Amino acid sequence: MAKKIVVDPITRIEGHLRIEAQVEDGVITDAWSIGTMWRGIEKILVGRDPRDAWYWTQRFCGVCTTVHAMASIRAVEDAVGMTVPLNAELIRNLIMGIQNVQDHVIHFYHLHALDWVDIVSALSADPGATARLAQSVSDWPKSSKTYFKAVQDRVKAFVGTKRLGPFANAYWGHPAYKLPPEANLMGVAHYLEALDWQREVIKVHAILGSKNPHPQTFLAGGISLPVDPDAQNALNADKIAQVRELLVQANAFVEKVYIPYLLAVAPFYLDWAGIGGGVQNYLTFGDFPTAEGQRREDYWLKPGQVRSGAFPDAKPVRAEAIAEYVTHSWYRYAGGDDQGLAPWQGETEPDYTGPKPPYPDKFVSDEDAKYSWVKAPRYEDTPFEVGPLARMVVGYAQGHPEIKAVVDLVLQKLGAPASALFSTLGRTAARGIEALLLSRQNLEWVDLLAENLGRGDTRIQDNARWDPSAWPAEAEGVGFHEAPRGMLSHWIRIKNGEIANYQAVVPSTWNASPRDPKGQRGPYEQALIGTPIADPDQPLEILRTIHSFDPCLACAVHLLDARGREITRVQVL
Ligand code: NFE
Ligand code: MG
Repeated sequence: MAKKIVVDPITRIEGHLRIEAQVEDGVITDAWSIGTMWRGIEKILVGRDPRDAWYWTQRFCGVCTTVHAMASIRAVEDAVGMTVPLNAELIRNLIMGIQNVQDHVIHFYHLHALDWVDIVSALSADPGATARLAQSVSDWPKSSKTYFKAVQDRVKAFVGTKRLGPFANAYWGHPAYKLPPEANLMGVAHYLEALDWQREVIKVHAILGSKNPHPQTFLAGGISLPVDPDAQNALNADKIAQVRELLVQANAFVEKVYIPYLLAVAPFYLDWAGIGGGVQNYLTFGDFPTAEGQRREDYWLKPGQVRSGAFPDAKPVRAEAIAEYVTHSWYRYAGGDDQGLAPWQGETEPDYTGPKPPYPDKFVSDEDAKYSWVKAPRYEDTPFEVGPLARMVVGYAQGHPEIKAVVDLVLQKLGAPASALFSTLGRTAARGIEALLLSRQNLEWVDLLAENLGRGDTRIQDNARWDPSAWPAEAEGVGFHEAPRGMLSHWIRIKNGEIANYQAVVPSTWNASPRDPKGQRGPYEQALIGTPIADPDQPLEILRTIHSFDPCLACAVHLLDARGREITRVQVL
């Protein structure tokens, strides 16, 4: 018999997400992704100075903290025609690169691991056997019996207080947990280690961005960091050496902790290589320029799309093919809700028609055609997944040398075909692979930066078009960035030096989107179809697939109710 279940809120994400799913004979047969929060920035940008937009948009989110600054300055640069000097491109790559690596590690250990790692089972692990397991997969120094015993004692003390802190409220003991106690203990140890590691390595942002979260050195046309090899308080050889040291530390943890652990536990969950694929359309607009004025096609990550899981056929992409729908979202479009609007023409008028909160006994998906605050972006009217998996799939299809080498190695170790990537496990593995590649790439970029400065090039901003008097009376621009969770785009229209319209189409908006006018489900929704549910009262399997996308609903819904009304109340655990 069909039964609907609700998970609300989904925890270990940023923002507020509700999932409703229909379960029949222990399998999900339909699903609805419901963004239950509403906040705002796009509308308050209208009328402001385009060069200030990044400062506001960066506050969309406190997780992918830098990415909305990046996309915003690129949108302005595109609109008014600025060329970014190489030093600034490389500094941006480093700020973004370390953001990505830190974000992926935090996601894996702190937001996703407990869907696979049973803390309670870790309490019964043999620390000696755990040490042998750890040493068999990596030469990471923190792997002695004493070390794992200390971690176990720490967690036991936690449990003894009955205040489980970050480990409270999970489905411990669920039959879908498959790891032996020793692999669970190793995961818990990494969880705690990663908390310290992430705080250290993000100091790159303090050096290159003056702070974290929300670095402050972004600038349309460049980066606002003084460059002077001979000055103490500017970017000089000392600072670059400091950055490099942190990047080495970042890379070591990914190479020796994250990846070996991922490879050690994946074999226990190979059934998840056949679950959670979803729409199987993958989109990226590429990122990480390595030369001044470089074409997007020559960036380290190249733009492309793969459709219907059709390897190895990557096709080019075009910005004009992106449109957002609100047929099933709580907005109205002046010209009718079934049309798609290109972001430059985007509208953000709220139209809440859902049940009055709280609604403990209702399904939002029963109530109304509209059921989410998230819009539905589509590419050529087709739902696409964005994110690390999309980037790795497109790169693999394009024969990107570094991506291909590591993806092939991982597939070979797991004995899995390339099509196994189109799954929940594939999504989680792709994030690890990308973290590894970017943690290596960061070292190349910091060396390129040192080399370029060594050649005497200290240019850091294109200021020929800084003054709005040098701009056309009307201009429009788009800035793309491959944020940790996927392809991000900011769209700006400028009139007489002021913002006339501003729209952000965000990774989690793509992935968390509701249905479109054709009834096509969004990526989360489609990915849940076919997922087994062992116990509808403990839907751990829903968390696995949804978490594999690393949702950020704060980014996905970045609008404002100007009257400050309460629209929904969210229950927090
Ligand atoms: Ni708020 Fe974000 C990233 C952006 S959203 S976390 O990465 O853009 O999906
Ligand atoms: Mg938007």
